[in-house]
Amino acid sequence: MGNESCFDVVIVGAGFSGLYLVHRLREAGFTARVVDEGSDVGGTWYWNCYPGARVDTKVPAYQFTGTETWADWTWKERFPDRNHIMEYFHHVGKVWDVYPNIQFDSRVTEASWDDVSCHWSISVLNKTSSTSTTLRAQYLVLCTGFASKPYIPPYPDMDKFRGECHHTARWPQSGGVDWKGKRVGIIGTGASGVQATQAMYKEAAQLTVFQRTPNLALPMSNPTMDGEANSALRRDMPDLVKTIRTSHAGFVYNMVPEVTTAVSNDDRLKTYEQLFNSGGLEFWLGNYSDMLLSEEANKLAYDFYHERTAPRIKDPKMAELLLPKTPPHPFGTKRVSLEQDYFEVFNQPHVQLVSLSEENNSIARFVPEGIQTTDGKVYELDLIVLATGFDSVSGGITSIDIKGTGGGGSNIAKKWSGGVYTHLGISAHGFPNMFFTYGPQAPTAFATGPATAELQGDWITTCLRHMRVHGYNKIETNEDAEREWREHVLDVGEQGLFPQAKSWYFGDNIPGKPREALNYMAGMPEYRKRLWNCASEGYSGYTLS
Ligand code: N01
Repeated sequence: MGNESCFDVVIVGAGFSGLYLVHRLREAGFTARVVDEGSDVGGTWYWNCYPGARVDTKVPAYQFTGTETWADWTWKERFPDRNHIMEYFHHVGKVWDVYPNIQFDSRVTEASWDDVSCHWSISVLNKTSSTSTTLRAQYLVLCTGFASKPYIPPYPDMDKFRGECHHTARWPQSGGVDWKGKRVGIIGTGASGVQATQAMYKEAAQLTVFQRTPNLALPMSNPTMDGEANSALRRDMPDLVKTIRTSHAGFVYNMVPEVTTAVSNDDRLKTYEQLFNSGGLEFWLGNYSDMLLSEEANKLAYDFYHERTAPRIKDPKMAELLLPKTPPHPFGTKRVSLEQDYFEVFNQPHVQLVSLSEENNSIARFVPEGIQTTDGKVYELDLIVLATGFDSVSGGITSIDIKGTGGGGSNIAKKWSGGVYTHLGISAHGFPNMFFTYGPQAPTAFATGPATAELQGDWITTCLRHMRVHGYNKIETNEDAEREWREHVLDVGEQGLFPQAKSWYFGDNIPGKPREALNYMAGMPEYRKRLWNCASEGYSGYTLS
């Protein structure tokens, strides 16, 4: 152990939540230290520097709402790419002057609660010097996000592959990966796989995409944003901010209030047309209010989508693999991606699709020359891209050895091994003075990062102020409160069509992870109401001492 430093709050992660929280806490007079394993701000955007990485939330929903953050900021495109988002993070970091509070290249490996001194001891491993130091803090806040623990399937013999292999979320920061003229294999067709495919196919000598589940991706229309567009945006921001703060998911739109079957065919097709042509996620998250609840409504939407999209794929057999007439899951129950020329990629002679399925054909092993599937075929490759996702939503928290009072299990991973228990998706019994943001049982994957960061960051800051004003040292979630919240989250999660899909929303992508709704799917307004009700009731569901 090295030297110790003591803060009011230690925050893990310098993404949207971590930056917002340190800014707010400092304003409120708390001392705070942010610790991040990366060498820069940005959180998930720091790590995900794979080719083609780009946000699929339309400007202006993917930004903070405070005037000081947008008054002097200029967006270049409607859907900014990863490098421009990093520039945005740098801009915000400077405006809020938070860099002096951040410790980079440092991984929090362990945290333990001392019930006598009411403090957390936090072990931090400096990745450059390989030395460990201990930070002490009255409060610990995990701003680790929903996608910070990459998932790599345990394929046999991965080390035998002679070429290069990278997970999209651990892509070399040097940018030194060369795919030009190489035989590239991409495993996974989620948002990362779709984007990497689009970015790499033109220059690769051969591209092989290993698909287990088709991505029913919607078209992204991404015009550049000039000075005039940015001036108009700034002019409209005050109104847009109001919408962002009251909408279901932190966007500037909501679902259409009517149900699909209550409108005439003509009206429905007109609405579909308009949503589809908007060039964003509107056809998914701005569709009729029953689209994700009723099979009939869902099928009507899918049929429209299919009719519009499948003709872009020339070979009917390929079209059926990429976009089956009967969808593999109800449309939108797995994360819908945005694409630019994804479906045309598969019209190219040097691109092949390997359709995997758990029953018939899967990846058997890596071999020195590439990948072998269980049907015996070997795909020769120079570069393998693992676009295989994350131990999503809870994995960032459970990957740290966090030891609480023992009342909730010896550490947080053990406590949640049979299912997640939290109060309001922000704290857990047995872990006093600890909060987490953009994690399990909060809107998280069903709301934008900045909107959630602001809501949860404001709530945590207000709570800590309350503690200080009333002279409390310790706040702990009650067991019955987290049982109730869990039941409520699971009830909401069972409604509608989402449970019909195998997806990371339910932990299905990680072998052995309990199947359950990991996100609170009732929307931001309901979540906001419940959080602030708890505060106005003097922090109901908590014991303050
Ligand atoms: O990860 P994913 P992601 N054998 O889990 C496949 C955000 N994000 O990194 O669907 C073969 O979605 C898996 O197959 P299946 C966004 O919220 C945003 O792409 O499980 N294949 C799937 O195709 C997103 O949803 C942006 O059958 C295997 C893929 O790997 C979330 O992060 C960009 C496999 C994993 O897809 C995660 O996206 C990027 C196996 N053993 C990410 N295991 C933007 O804003 C997994 N797969 C644009």
